[in-house]
Amino acid sequence: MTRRAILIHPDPRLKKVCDPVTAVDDAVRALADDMLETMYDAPGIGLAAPQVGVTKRMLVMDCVKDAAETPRPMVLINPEITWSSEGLNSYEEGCLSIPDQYASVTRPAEVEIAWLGLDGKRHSERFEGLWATCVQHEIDHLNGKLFIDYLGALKRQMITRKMEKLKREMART
Ligand code: GNR
Ligand code: NI
Repeated sequence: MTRRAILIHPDPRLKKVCDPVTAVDDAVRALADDMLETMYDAPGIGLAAPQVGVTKRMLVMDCVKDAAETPRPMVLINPEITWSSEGLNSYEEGCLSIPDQYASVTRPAEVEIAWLGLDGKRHSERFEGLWATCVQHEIDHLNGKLFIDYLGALKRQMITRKMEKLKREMART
């Protein structure tokens, strides 16, 4: 297991529509392993492949926040939203590719997701609460979309400028 570097916005790889995974092979299993390690290490509750520079349709998540509870690491390959609730939910979102910036985003409160597991089998599950927010945030990443794309142009530009500055500073040290 290797921790991989997380790309910081703005980066062209975070804006791409990612390609479907064609086979669950050793490379995909190794990527899933690395993504989970990178997510837990960050720490974060989700991570999409493009955030580590791999523009494939794959994400990991674990929204069990309480350290006393059993972790639930999930790997979703080629995930699809098969149903969204009418009811909406707003959540103060953050993103590992946009460090220290938070904003309220409104999304369907519940979603049903179908995906391919590391076992090579189709799975389907309904998510609610933080899990629903997280899985929609991650699937957005696979379509080149970031949570700041839901904000007004002014707010988005302010955050983008901060990130450009942060990246310049990171490059100097
Ligand atoms: O760690 C994360 N926390 C989070 C909080 C609210 C809404 C979404 C998220 S996902 C984020 C990790 C991340 O950037 N995944 O792409
Ligand atoms: Ni994110």
